[in-house]
Amino acid sequence: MPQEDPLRQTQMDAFVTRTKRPIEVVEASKKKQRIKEEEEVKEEIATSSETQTYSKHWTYPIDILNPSFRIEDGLSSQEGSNIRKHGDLDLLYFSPFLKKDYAQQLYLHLLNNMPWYRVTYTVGARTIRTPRWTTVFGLDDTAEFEPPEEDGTVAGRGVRPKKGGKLPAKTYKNDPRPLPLLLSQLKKLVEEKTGAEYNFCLLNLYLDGKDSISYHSDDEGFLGENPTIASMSLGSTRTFLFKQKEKDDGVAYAGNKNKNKKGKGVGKGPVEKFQLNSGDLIVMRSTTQRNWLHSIPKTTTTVGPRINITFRKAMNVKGTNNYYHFNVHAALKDSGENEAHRYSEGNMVKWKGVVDEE
Ligand SMILES: O=C(O)CCC(=O)C(=O)O
Repeated sequence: MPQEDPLRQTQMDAFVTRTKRPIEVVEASKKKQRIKEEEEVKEEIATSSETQTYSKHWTYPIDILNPSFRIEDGLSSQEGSNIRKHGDLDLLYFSPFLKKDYAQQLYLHLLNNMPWYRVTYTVGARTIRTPRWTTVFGLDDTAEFEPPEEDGTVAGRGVRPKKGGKLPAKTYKNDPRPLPLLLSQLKKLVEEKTGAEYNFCLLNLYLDGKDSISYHSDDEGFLGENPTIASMSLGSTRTFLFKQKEKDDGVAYAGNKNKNKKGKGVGKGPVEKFQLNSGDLIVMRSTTQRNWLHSIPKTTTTVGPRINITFRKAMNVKGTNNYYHFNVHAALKDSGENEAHRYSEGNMVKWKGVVDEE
């Protein structure tokens, strides 16, 4: 049996320590760099406070800071690639849609200025805590926001039916929120480039690799027959998966009421994988929602925050009620969990009652 050489063992230990350290060091320094950049943006905002403007509405829990940059200037010259696979996966992929530095500015702006919610709701006996932060703005196609007051604010104003008349009481379970300036500018840009119209922006914030969205499809009746959904990625890169729904005699369970809504029993079909980078826009079109599920899985790799914005068109009141319930208002009764939060150095803190030190 070979003798153990203590000197060699010490050298080996040192080698192992040395080869292990760089990953930790790199990750720590990446985190430090991220926090430094976030602080710089905050400082910039603070020093330019005299020129700051806000989007204000009585339904907002906070005034939402308008950006100091023009989002139209951030458009990349990259055209979208058409991706058609397996007969019924139909995508248009802009990689990227926004130039890198604009994507970063937009990401930090949204991270620091949106009211974020961690929604908890019950389905029968099950309590579900949404594994990500969400927020939503918009109104379905049957109604419109009343025009703003002359001073530019829309305080006190509500919504009215597009076809005239009055909205029956309690049509909307929660008051719809108009898009803040930044999102309405971004929506216009996305509409121009994708040739579709949208009336909702749903935002997801994945704080780290533990945050996720499980397999689902956006195929609710209130989105219409073959909805176009444009999905923008900002911040850290995450894996985006598509999985084909189980088919019965070659036909997907359209409407997918029970069997494959959550991806159960659909393990055999093909999977398509994308690494979505900051500034990318992936547009899901035509038969995609009817035949495919999509998800952002959890990851054990260290990743920083990522924001996703989906642009959608809800056709009726059901869409508005669904989106506000599941992205803003749902919370366990009396839990106080449905309070707006903001991002602060890697953590989420309540907007209300938190004051920055002078
Ligand atoms: O974060 C993403 O890229 C996907 C979001 C999504 O699937 C959804 O909001 O329905």
